[in-house]
Amino acid sequence: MTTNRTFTMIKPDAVENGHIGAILDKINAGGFRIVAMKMTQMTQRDAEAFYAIHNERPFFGELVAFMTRGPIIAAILEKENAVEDFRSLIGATNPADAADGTIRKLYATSLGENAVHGSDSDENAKIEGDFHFSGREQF
Ligand code: 3AN
Repeated sequence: MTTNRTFTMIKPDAVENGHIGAILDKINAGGFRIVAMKMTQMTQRDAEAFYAIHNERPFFGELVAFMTRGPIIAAILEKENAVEDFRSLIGATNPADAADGTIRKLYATSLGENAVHGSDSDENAKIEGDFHFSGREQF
C-alpha cells in the first residue's frame, strides 16, 4: 500500500538551536502540506517505544536520552510520494554525508543529534503518526 503521508519530528537539538521556523519553511518550500502538528516532549517510555526497533543497538540509550531531553515538534505531512521525497529533503542520517541544501546538512549537529526524523516507509509513517496523534480521527 502506498499513501501520500509521512511523519516527522523536529528533534530536541533543532528546537534548542532555534531552527523550528527555518525547518518548517523548508518543509513548506518542499511542497508538503502540514496535516497535523504539535509541540510535545517525549517521556522515556514514549522514546523507548517509538525507537523499539533500535533497542539492541549500542546507541539506544543515547538516542532515548537525547529524544527526551527537551521538546520536539511532531507533524504529519502530506504530498505525493511523501515518504521518499521527505527523506530526500532531510538528507542522510549522518549530516556529514547529507547533500548540500538538505535539512540535516543545514541544521543537524551530529549523527546522534540529526535535527529531524522522517519515516522510512508508508507503513511506519502510519504507525508513527498514530503514535503521536492517536484518537484524532480527523487526521
Ligand atoms: P534515520 O533517522 O535516518 O531513519 P535510523 O533509523 O538508522 O536513521 O536511526 C534512527 C536515529 O537513531 C537517527 N535519526 C539518529 O538520531 C540515531 N542514530 C542512528 N545511528 C546512530 C549512531 N551510530 N549513533 C548515534 N545515534 C544514531
